[in-house]
Amino acid sequence: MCVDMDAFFASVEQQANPHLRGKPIAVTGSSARTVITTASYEARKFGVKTGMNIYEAKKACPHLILVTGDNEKYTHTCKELTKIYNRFTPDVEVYSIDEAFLDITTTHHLFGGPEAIGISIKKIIKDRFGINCTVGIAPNILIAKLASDISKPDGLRWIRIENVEGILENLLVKELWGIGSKISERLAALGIKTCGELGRASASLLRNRFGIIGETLKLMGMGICSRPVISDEEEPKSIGHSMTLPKNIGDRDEIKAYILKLSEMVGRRARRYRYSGRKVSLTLRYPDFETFTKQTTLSQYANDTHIIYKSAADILGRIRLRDKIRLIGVCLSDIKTDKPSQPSLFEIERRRKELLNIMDAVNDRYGDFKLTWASYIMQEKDTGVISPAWRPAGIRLFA
Ligand code: TTP
Ligand code: MG
Repeated sequence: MCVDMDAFFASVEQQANPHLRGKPIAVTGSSARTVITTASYEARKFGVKTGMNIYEAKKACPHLILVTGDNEKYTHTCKELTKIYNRFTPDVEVYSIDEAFLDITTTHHLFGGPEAIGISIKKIIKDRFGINCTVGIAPNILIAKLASDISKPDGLRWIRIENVEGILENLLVKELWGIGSKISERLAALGIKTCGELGRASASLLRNRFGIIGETLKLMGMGICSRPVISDEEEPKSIGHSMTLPKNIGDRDEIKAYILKLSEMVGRRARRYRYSGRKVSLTLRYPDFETFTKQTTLSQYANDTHIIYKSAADILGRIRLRDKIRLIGVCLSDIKTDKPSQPSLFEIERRRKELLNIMDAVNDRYGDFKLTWASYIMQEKDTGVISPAWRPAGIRLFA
């Protein structure tokens, strides 16, 4: 089952302020160069879309009401929603801030079947938060996501296994979760436009053109997907944070200040959950959205902010930047759980561990970044847009 809130940020704002209900509103970020993060369905009728700048949005809908987003409200709602899903199954994957996958295979009979669960969830959310959501039910998450996408807003749709083929036959490939515009263009060049055509395409042709994902693409065209619901209790494979910068930056020292901030977020999260990792990766996105990730292997497992930072900054040092940077991500992977270890023999290492423990304790008590590294010099505080990789627990699970 896939549950996705309708116009999430806008719906939350309309609930918080009754004057906004039933009106065309758009939620923006807090920085100067902000864009529309979402628009209420009343505003969508006028063509207001996610990603538009304020000028374009006002042009499409002159009486549009703009509301500055408040991430705390959305993350709080998300955590509360997760508790609701957990009443129906322990296997809940919070995939993004407003979207979750529920594996109800072994629990649906306890609640009167899949549809009954969908109806209950919609009602509980409406009663509790006043917001609508759309529920998709299917044999796997690829089709459940599709069922939700095509039933928005305020929908509920169950696609049974025998109907999958018929629904996919004339559906454009880009409608499928995970097939972006780049892949769909490359498929179009091969004469493949619909999922039906993709499912019938030759596996060797797809493998030749797309490498190992070729086979997966064919299966997707057939509506087959074996990706399980990865519930947040499971061991993480990596811990990462990324942020869209308030403005594009080209200055390396400024980029490094953000890398330090992200390394501290990753390190602190890893220390809190007692994980260490042996690989550090840096992700950068240019303004034209080209994104790349480079990785380095540490000599030993670590969760120290400065080790993470130094490795990520070293990666940056080896990259020749062709443009300014729009988004930065830092990730610690190849993770293992820390065993209580002997204190280090070296005084300097012991002191360093103590220092990190104290910093974490202060920040846990008084809030993030209350005690921080001097070199962390951010011009604007907390203007990053919530990335799609956001998790309530801050731990990113790779599919
Ligand atoms: P979505 O589920 O993609 O959109 P939505 O809930 O607003 O609308 P829909 O009814 O079509 O599901 O995203 C969830 C929230 O995430 C959205 O309300 C705002 C935020 N968001 C961003 O901040 N930036 C983005 O680029 C996108 C797509 C969403
Ligand atoms: Mg949504």
